[in-house]
Amino acid sequence: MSRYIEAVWCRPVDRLPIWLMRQAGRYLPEYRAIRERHTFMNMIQTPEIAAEITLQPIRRFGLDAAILFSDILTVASALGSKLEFVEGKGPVIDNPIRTESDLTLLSQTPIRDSLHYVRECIELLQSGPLGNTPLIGFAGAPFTVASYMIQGGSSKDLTLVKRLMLTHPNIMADLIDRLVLATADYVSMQIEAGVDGIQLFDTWAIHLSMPEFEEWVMSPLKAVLNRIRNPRRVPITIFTRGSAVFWNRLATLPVQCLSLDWQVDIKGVAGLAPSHIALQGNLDPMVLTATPTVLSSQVTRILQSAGNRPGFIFNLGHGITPDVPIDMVTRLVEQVQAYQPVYEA
Ligand code: 1CP
Repeated sequence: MSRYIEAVWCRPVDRLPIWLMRQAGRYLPEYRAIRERHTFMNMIQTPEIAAEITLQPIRRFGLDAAILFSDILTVASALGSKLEFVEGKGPVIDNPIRTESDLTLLSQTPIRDSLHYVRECIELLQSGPLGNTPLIGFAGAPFTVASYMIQGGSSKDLTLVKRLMLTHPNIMADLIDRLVLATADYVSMQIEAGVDGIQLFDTWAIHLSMPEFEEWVMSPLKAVLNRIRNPRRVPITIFTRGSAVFWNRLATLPVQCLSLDWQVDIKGVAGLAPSHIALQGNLDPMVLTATPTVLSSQVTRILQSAGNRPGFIFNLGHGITPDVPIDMVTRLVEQVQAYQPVYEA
């Protein structure tokens, strides 16, 4: 068994596992070399390219888990969003959902047909090149994917999403219901294709009040988790921004692990979280752009706060940024992989 899998089930490990959100990406020259020749959509839709990019950070750093190279917005595109990734701007959707009639135009094609290339990429990776490194599959949670489908792209404050939620909750609910079905089918397909773990991303939960969080994050997540077909009991992790406010609600979901953002006091959560829930996190990705001394002391703080708890996986508190120097990542991985937890008798 890999250390990632042992830790996610809260079993002891000889040294801590580490992987990084967005570990494949623009900070890697070998990623940029491929990116120069392809559009982002082309990269995620070509199984051989997506598999190669998945492997890049594993080869370079010896991380303890690989994450499938794809994006949470593949599901939006499968449902009919006209999605493009624009250099310097991120995802842009040409036909945002704003009215009931926008909803009627959405596609009914089963996810397993539209996203067959994801299945093919997983099968390719699991046919040998990953060796013993576990493969994490993922999906965006309904609220976060809905946010992009409504907003039409990235947004600092989700103004249009919140307005729709408040003035036309029926449209929001219809979209979320469709996304619950699509997300559960998508995750089930990834499990069937052979992933070893799943991570659900609900990044933009941070914009919600507690009652809104219950309605638009907790309920849909419960519905997704209920519908996922998971005969192999593949462990499931949930990441949200805003975990300082929401982590104890998320800990009541039938998931194995909470991925904490960088704002959370990890020591506090490690002391309070139920012992059957693993924790993952939570270095501020900005620290990777500071000095080696700052990095080392911040990593030590996290290791001392949570490293001796059965069920801890080191990660960032959000995705790695394109400006991170590679040697800082090497230092981070070396320091974490040298850490041998001491468990209380
Ligand atoms: O131009 C480029 O090269 C594309 C940059 C890029 C990359 C490398 C995007 C566009 N997506 C990805 C990969 C990606 N996205 C992965 C791959 C696996 C990995 O290495 O981790 C994953 C898991 C994601 C997930 C994702 N995409 C999230 C959830 C996690 C998070 O960071 O909050 C979100 C919100 C997205 C949307 C998205 N796709 C791409 C960008 C730049 C964004 C974020 C835009 C925004 O901030 O609104």
